Amino acid sequence: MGYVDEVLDLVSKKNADQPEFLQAVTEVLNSLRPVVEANEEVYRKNAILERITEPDRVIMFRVPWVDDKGQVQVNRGFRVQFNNAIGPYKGGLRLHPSVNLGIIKFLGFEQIFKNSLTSLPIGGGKGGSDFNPKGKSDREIMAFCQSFMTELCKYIGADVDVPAGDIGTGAREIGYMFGQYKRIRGMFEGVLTGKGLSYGGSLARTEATGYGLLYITEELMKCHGESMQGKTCVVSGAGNVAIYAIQKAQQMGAKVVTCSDSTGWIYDSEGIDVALLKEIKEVKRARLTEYAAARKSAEYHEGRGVWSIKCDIALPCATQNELLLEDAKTLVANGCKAVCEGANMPTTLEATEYLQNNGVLFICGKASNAGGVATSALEMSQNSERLSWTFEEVDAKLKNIMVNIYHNIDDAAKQYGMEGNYVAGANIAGFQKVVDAMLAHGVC
Ligand code: NDP
Ligand code: 2IT
Repeated sequence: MGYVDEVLDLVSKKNADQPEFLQAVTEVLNSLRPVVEANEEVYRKNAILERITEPDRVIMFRVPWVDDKGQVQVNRGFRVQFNNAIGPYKGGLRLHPSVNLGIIKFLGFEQIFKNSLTSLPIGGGKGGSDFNPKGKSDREIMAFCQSFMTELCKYIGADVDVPAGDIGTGAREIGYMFGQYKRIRGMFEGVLTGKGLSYGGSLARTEATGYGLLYITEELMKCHGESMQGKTCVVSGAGNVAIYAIQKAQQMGAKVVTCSDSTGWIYDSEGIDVALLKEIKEVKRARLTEYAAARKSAEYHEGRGVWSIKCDIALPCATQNELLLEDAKTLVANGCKAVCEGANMPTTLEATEYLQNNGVLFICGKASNAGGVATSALEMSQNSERLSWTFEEVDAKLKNIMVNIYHNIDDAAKQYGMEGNYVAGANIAGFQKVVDAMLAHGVC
């Protein structure tokens, strides 16, 4: 058995109860085969694949908090510090009832390669809780965030591990967590990113993941003789990534006709009204039914269905495994040219393969959504030098990073004879820098 298969076998046995983690590892290791074959002796001797698939440490803890009725609630908190070969652990905190160790491990594992692709000095980590923020009062959110940070603060720091937002964690939650960290540790430092602008946040961080997704998508189109102008896009999700992806796509002259949340989706033949969507999702924290109620051109449908709409470009921006094989078939049948992932692992392995085999340009999340964490790293730089850069400065750096990521993953794929396979390109380019550092550090 080859080295990759041996390690896949080992990882599957050790983590049989973690399907999302196994899915992420399978995708990465399979696409690394040519690199591993070319360096098999060194990698085997140094157990590179065994080490990169085993987190440095997993922290799990109880999060007790009191709800508005005076009842004590208990959630489970996680922080997986996966790999710090190239910089402090960096990655978001997800608050969603579906969160479990396997999900946090998949996200932390992906983050290693994504963070490496940004070209900035950040390692891979992820955390979160099975806490459900839906329907909670502001006081309950604060109580949860304070309790969560009371435990987490022992393990993080500006040069150790720097969490940020993800599903369910936005500016409000980061604010409460930062306040608690500062209070307990007695330190004002850049321990979190996605902070408010009045206390060390970076301009353009809120927009960064969605904008970055469109910068790389535009470069992809440009390098294939196309532009965003006049293209029809379908987007899933209606959160931070989706909203700013829609906004930037529209600024580039595309028409975005869908968005979705966890209960239903919108088809708006006139193009999504971003201001209305922001009001409903960011301010009122309400359902998409309100969008349809406020806009004549919009239809609301229960359940899932954005991939059934004819489009040139599909941008999944909600959650993992939301674009299935049958959706990929529909997209291909409808003439879709490109799929670029805003979410982490939204496309299943079978759907990815189908898209790639049927001529659809496909960029995986660890490359195409890296703009968020890249701008987090820019926030860390600004915090270190105690300065803040203008929106234009940060945005220009973000665009440059995304364009470079496209060319790096394109070149890596070509170098290994897999031209156009941006999944392999992303995994190879991300992996190489991390492995060089791991080898330099010796056995650790
Ligand atoms: P948000 O919480 O802001 O928004 C998530 C959106 O997806 C919401 O519209 C939510 O619906 C919907 N959603 C979440 N879970 C499900 C589900 N199980 N089924 C259907 N819809 C769902 O999160 P973000 O926009 O920040 O994150 C979206 C994705 O992007 C995630 O995969 C995240 O890991 C990834 N990502 C985020 C980055 C960031 O900077 N924020 C950076 C890189 C990647 P509802 O409105 O009903 O809650
Ligand atoms: O998945 C991701 O890259 C994020 N949620 C952003 C992480 C970060 O540290 O900004």
